[in-house]
Amino acid sequence: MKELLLNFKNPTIIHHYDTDGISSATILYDFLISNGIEPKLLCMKGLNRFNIDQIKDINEKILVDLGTHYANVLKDAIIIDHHKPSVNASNLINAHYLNFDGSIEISSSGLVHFITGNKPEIGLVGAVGDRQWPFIGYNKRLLEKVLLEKKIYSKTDLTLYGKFNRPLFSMLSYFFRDFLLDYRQAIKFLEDLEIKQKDGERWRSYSDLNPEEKEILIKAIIEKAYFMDMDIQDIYNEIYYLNYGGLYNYIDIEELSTIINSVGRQGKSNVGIDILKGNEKALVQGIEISKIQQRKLVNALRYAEENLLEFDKFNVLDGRNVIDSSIIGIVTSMINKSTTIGIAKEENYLKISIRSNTYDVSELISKIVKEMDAEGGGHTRAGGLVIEEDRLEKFLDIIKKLLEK
Ligand SMILES: [Mn+2]
Repeated sequence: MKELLLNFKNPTIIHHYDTDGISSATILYDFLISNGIEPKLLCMKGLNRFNIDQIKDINEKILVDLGTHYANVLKDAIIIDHHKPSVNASNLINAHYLNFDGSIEISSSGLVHFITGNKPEIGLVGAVGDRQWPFIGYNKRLLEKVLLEKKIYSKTDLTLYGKFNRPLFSMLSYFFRDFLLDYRQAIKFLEDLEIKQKDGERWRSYSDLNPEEKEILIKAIIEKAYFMDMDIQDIYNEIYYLNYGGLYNYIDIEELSTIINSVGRQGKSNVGIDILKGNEKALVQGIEISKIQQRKLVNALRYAEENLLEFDKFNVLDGRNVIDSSIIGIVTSMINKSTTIGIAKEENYLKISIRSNTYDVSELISKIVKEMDAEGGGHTRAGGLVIEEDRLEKFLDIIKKLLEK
């Protein structure tokens, strides 16, 4: 399979804009460069009938983390992907055809490592980005390998984002919705625990706390999560630290994954690739960009709180022209209580996100796809589809009919 990639002269790597897509692109890019091939890079939010024409004419395409369903349309491309295939094609290298379960045990970046033998630790960053948790099957083998090679070490700790580089109240705000909407509550929470939040002018982060302070904080966070009916495993769990070197030394791969995801969603995937190549300046830039992303998220959540349309069996968040399509899925997840439909506008189509605790979303989506010839897919609790804007009303009618049955 490796040889297939080395036959290219001037390839373009086309990759998805999330952590797994950027991780896959990094492993592949580095592999080609070290074999004397200089690829171009193209990042995409997704591939569908509305944008497939944009890439049809590109020569020597290698698609990573997207394209499985277009393998027969893009016959000249090599496609490396882990999404469940609906077609069989000789140009498609899909995890499921290699006897891996691509939905739980290997991501695209793991697969690119499998093919090239390059950068196993980045293969795990992609798996974390795709929430393939806990590591099983191939991901577990990867983990054992990088633990042995001392590229990663593990420890049980808080899982929250911002342990290294964010003030304590920010770290808490990223996790608890009430704190996100009003950060003063997070400051008060810390005051009540009598944890010193500032060192002179500088805000302290979790990594600045001494062991006793950490213990007090962890206990309080777990208690709060318990009362909010959140999963404790999401908060306190095995953490994997990547040996990054330089100023940051070791960085939590979950945290790294969040930063990479943010830069990708802000249209700065090149920064993400540089971060994964070990460029410390890019990492500093990535941390700044992820702060912007976080602010966008707060604004979107406030909008959602005030503008949610409530129907009998479901809610609709119409985020057209307000909420960025890159975060509509996250926002819809965060506000969902039973079933929520999030809507955002892409260039020339709509992106719809569906989250539900009461219906099987993948089943729901396949019914919609059949009924109105739309395009989409998903899992039990989350999924999405794309449709033309002028068919929104029809879509909502169908949803209503299906959910009220
Ligand atoms: Mn993926």
